[in-house]
Amino acid sequence: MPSAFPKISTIQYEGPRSRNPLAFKHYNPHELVEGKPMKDHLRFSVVYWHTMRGAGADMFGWGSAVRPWELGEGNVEAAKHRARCFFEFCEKLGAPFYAFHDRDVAPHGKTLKESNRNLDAVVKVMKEEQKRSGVKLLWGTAQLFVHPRFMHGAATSCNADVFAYAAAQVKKAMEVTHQLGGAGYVFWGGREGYTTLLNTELKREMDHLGAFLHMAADHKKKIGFKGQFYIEPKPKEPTKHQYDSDAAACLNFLREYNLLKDFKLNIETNHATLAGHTMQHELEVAAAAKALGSIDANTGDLLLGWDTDQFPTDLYLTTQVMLTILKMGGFTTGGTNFDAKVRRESFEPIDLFYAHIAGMDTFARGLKIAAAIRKDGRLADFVRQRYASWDSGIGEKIEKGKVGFRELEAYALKMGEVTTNTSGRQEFLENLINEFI
Ligand code: XUL
Ligand code: CO
Repeated sequence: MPSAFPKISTIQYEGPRSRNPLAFKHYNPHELVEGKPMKDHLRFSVVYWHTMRGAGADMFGWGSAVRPWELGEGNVEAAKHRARCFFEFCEKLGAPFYAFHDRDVAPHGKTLKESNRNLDAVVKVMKEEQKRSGVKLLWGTAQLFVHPRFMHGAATSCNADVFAYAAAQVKKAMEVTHQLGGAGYVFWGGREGYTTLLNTELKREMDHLGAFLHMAADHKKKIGFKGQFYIEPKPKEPTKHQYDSDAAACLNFLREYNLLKDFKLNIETNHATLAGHTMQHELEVAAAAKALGSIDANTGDLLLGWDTDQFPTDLYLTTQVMLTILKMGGFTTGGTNFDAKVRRESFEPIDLFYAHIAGMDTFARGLKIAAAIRKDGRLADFVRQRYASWDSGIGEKIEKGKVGFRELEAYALKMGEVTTNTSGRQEFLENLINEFI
């Protein structure tokens, strides 16, 4: 088999003193953190779309990426070859998982039947490659946003034929995900929203989305697929407003349409930024509903204001993420999926390695820092102390539902004035975190 990365051998852990850019300084897969190997905490995943299909184009310029293994667009043999190159990449990187859209691994056909045939041919190679390399599928998904037929959305299109087409495509994508032993399946509503309310029946479109997801959950049972379903929130882009705006909107939607038992959330950093939230806010909202399933690890650029999908290299960000992930007891089916692309200017194949190594090392450090903060205990002690008034006395009675307004009025009248508030100590806490970074 010809090699796509002939000059690169498997990336090794060399420790923090290493100056080798093609080595991990912090990600040491078998090192134990809180009694569990790093690789099981982090469950790193490489995305097919950016890594193999991202050409570096933007709205002002053509693709800039040099990809010597490319044999061309639109043909199945080239797609099979590309899939083999992808697995070579994951294997050399030491990433245990990957994620893909149906149409980024195999070319669009002229008909749905032909597209399905193309997909089957490439999935066969992916299955072989999974077996050969040991790399597993974190999740699969259907690409329901590139083709012009999805101009008005897919499940929320104004056109019922488009809904039917999308259903058929998702059915197939779920089936191949199942065939590949996927740990999950993601629904990201690429164009499930609107660009103007002048032409939009919002309630009807949301009802359709609810019905679509119920059909997917039914089909999941029918084929015996045990993987986890996720919704990936994003507020906008390419639509002006996407129905799956943020974690809270998704949870409300799932509750309203009685789908909470079937779905968890896949939270992406750059989408949180676009929604005007921090990543940790989105994670905490999802975790509070016991619906934090997986993360799309990337970051945006606060000055650019669109979904730049950069590799996460900010230690504060990864520390915050890992604090929440550790607090919820870690991933089960989910993982740390790099939905991230190299910059247009980072056009050489080796940049794909540098970028993923940077993301993996930054997350490994975030994990170690978060574990150290937890072991130290001062942050948790502070928070525990802050809420101590709820552990006994009137607070305990309120939490246990033993008192109502009448009892609380009697309590407050007797108290006269609140004299028990304590400082929030934000600056003290920020400095405390800095001790560990
Ligand atoms: C787009 C995005 C998607 C999903 C999968 O912003 O994040 O790539 O992760 O469809
Ligand atoms: Co994503």
